[in-house]
Amino acid sequence: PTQHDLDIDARYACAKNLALEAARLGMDFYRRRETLAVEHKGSDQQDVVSIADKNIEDFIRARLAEQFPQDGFLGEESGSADLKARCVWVIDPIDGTACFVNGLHNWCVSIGLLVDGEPFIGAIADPNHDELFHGCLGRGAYVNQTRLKASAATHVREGLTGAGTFHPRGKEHFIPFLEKLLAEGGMFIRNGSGALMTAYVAAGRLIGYYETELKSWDCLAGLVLVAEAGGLRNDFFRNAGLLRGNPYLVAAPGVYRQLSELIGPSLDA
Ligand code: 2AM
Ligand code: CA
Ligand code: CA
Ligand code: CA
Repeated sequence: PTQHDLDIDARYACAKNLALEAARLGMDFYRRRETLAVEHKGSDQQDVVSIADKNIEDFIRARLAEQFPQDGFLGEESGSADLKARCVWVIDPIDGTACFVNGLHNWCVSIGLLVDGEPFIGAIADPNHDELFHGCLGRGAYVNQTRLKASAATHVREGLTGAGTFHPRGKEHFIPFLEKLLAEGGMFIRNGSGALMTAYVAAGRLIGYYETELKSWDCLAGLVLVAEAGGLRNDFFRNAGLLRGNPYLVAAPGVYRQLSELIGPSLDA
């Protein structure tokens, strides 16, 4: 079977529209965020989730099941189904919940599609900045109507590098990376949303983004954008990375190697 058997056009249109609709729903919750109960995931007080996350995921999942009943699904809040299907949607209803509940504008809805195991379609909607990042393999990546291109930087001192969340897994690599980056004249920035940071690498706003441990719903949509914008990524899907997560690096082509060397062998171990 080839990808021509699949209705990629319909799925691309759906991803974009659904991300925008879900982001509008997110804004309704965001405006009354003081009234939302916030729960902690496990023992980590910083790891939060609200009724908005669950509600938006249910909305997205129901719509996808209705439009593409044969497709698989993987979401942060409700788990997975039919992961052996040719098309698997990988979504994060709110990426940046810690920002969301605290009234910071760095959150988004991320909808990605794997086709035959490859990141193929991505849509990331950021309603606070009226930005829809979207892309499809072979068709380019865009923010709204504007084509995305990764940075032309050739050294980390030429731009900003994103650093992700400090996670228990891989935490011993986090501070040493920051120290080496700073020693090279680089600078780090963190906004609490791995999906947006990845989109910013595709847009050339960041020269790279490193996370010691990332989940696939944080990055799948963004990986399509990075690939179509000429950026590079590490082998994120190895060792069941889709389900378990892995260390993660995306970067402009001229600094990828430098960043991976600053991180060291843990990146692809
Ligand atoms: P989330 O908002 O969907 O949970 C990778 O950096 C991911 O970690 C982010 O995209 C975000 O996804 C999550 N994250 C951000 N800040 C966090 C925090 N303080 N504690 C736990 N997870 C966080
Ligand atoms: Ca979370
Ligand atoms: Ca997330
Ligand atoms: Ca989330």
